[in-house]
Amino acid sequence: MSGKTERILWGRATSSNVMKALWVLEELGLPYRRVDVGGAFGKTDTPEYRAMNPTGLVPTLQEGDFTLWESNAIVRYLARDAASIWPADPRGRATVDHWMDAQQTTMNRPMAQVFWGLVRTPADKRDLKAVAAAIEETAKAWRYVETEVSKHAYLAGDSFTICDIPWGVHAHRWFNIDYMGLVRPDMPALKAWYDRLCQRPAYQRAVTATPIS
Ligand SMILES: N[C@@H](CCC(=O)N[C@@H](CS)C(=O)NCC(=O)O)C(=O)O
Repeated sequence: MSGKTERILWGRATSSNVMKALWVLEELGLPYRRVDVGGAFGKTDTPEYRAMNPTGLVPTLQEGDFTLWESNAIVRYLARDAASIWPADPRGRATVDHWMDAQQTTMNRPMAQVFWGLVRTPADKRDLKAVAAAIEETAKAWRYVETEVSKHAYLAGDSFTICDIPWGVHAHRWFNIDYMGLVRPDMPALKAWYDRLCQRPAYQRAVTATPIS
């Protein structure tokens, strides 16, 4: 990227997918400007926004005339040269990569059901039975992580890598949502990993400082 090209992250800070991009930007100390769009801010159905991101979702990363959407792809792009958080050797890189894909394919859908069912649905409309089933399904995915982080401090090994990002964003919700009395399985290694993430200033700035809403 040329020194003069501004890096813009389009997306409201309350979005889990925007948080992923924010976290890696903060982790690497990369300069950026964030613009509030999506949710109550709207502005994602304009022709200009759709030209950057035809899905009309957030986040979108813009660097001059280069634009990128899909949060995990944005994280990979921003971390492409940061071997400290994305190993350069093929197997190390692939291990990190598959955990990022697994977040999207195993955890994202049921976790969204938990989040929407408890946080975004008014109290009188909540379907706690459906949420309980979603908690169970989400827990299945969290158990994959529980197994890994009981062997080493972070998901892909002894040090933090970018695959901690997509799972870590949702861990904050998993541990802090008001469950309305529903039971969430205990996973001590997962909690210890979450507590470790909470020590990271970039995580605090990108994730925990923003109210869950
Ligand atoms: N697969 C996409 C999903 C993006 C997505 O679903 N974003 C949500 C927020 S987390 C969104 O744009 N919702 C509508 C809105 O905020 O206006 C990604 O990972 O970036």
